[in-house]
Amino acid sequence: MSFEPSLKLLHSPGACSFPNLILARVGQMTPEFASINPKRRVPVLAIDNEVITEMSAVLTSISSLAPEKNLLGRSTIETIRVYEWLNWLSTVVHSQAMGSIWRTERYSNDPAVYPAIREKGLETIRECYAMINEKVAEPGTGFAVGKGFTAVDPFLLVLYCWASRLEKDMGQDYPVLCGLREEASW
Ligand SMILES: N[C@@H](CCC(=O)N[C@@H](CS)C(=O)NCC(=O)O)C(=O)O
Repeated sequence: MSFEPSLKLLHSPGACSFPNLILARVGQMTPEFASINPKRRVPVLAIDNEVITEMSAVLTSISSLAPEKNLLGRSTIETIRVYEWLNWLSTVVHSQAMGSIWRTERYSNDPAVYPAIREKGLETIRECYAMINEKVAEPGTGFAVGKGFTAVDPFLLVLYCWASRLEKDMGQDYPVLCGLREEASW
């Protein structure tokens, strides 16, 4: 039996929702958007009548539409590694580090401490980029998990693109992440 649900993805250009390259619609902060996702975050994927939020759940949904592509890994241990990456990227790298730089007001009501929070966020993001660079280099394939492309790789690409928004030349300190962008013909 074929599975051909109707899909609608809410994303934002250059945002973390970019990996979920499906049909898209931007409406992030409108009242209509809030009624779809009260968390007011993208990505949001509508599959028939189901509204899916949170990056790892959206990536899982899209990956499961094409099981033959092995986007969640080619073995149980690879799937475990994919979720290990996605959880860390969503929580520490995206919410904690990037969030403290770009959404500092969520971390304190006192603007006087914002510069210190941002500085710490930048320090954390540098540690995370260094770790990503090392981890992707480990299998020697240019991919995050095993020898092939998984749902993790486009998430890393977005993070790499954010590096140059943080500091013009920051990306150059992480050659493996740089390579991801060059390979981004996937
Ligand atoms: N926990 C969510 C976070 C998603 C998220 O923060 N998305 C950003 C775009 S990169 C967003 O919607 N930002 C709007 C805001 O922070 O107000 C997930 O993993 O999907």
